[in-house]
Amino acid sequence: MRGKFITFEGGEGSGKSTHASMLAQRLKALDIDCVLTREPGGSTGAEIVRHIILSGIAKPLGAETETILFAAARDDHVRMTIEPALAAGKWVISDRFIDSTRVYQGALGKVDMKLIRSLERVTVGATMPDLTFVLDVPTIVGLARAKSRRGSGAADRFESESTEYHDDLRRGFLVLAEREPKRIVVIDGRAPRDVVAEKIWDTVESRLLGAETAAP
Ligand code: T5A
Repeated sequence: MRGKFITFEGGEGSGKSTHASMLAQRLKALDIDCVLTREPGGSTGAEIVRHIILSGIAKPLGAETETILFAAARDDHVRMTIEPALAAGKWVISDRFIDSTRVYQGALGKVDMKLIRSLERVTVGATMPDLTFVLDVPTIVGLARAKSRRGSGAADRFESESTEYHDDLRRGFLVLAEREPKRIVVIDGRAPRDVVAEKIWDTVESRLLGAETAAP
């Protein structure tokens, strides 16, 4: 049986990496084989593109070029990591995926949604997430968490944008969730880690594990 595909989305420091990893551990404890991955990155070619984008050297080339770079990374990630794992019956958990492009490059970068959707068709095709969590935290909380985790290291290309930019990001993810309630579930990320993890687990159980065990 084909595996399930779950993605985590949201602003900087909202807890995506933390909860993607906690969910993977919980699934593994149930003997569910699962692959934990991330975007940009998640395959050899995509990790090279990640370095180029997050260093900021592609920023002067404009938002369209950055969008194409994210798409190139995604294409490699889907073909080399995600699709083979799903086909082998493994679950895949990705820290960011298509909704990040829709919000960062589309809603905020003002890249034409027609271009974004065309690139999705080419790179993602039918490999759409079964379930997406948007972790929602106020900007001030997310940036403080990202900063404390980063320590004295430099902020990346997107983390160093203004507070208004991060407020718009937050709104952008909430708008996507309103449009696709069957796929996207918004989780209040302000709560303590274990509380957030429990809400995520309840959703996975009822939407994905429940569906499997209920099948004849
Ligand atoms: N991007 C990406 C695009 O523009 N377009 C795209 O198509 C894609 C795919 C990626 C950047 O690329 C952009 C978006 C991003 O700007 P990244 O380095 O991968 O950059 O960074 P982020 O994805 O933003 O991830 P962060 O690491 O900043 O944030 P996370 O993963 O949301 O947060 P996490 O889990 O590392 O947590 C941060 C800190 O908070 C603590 C954690 O322990 C950690 O210290 N924490 C909590 N503390 C208290 N209570 C809780 N509930 C907590 N949850 C976590």
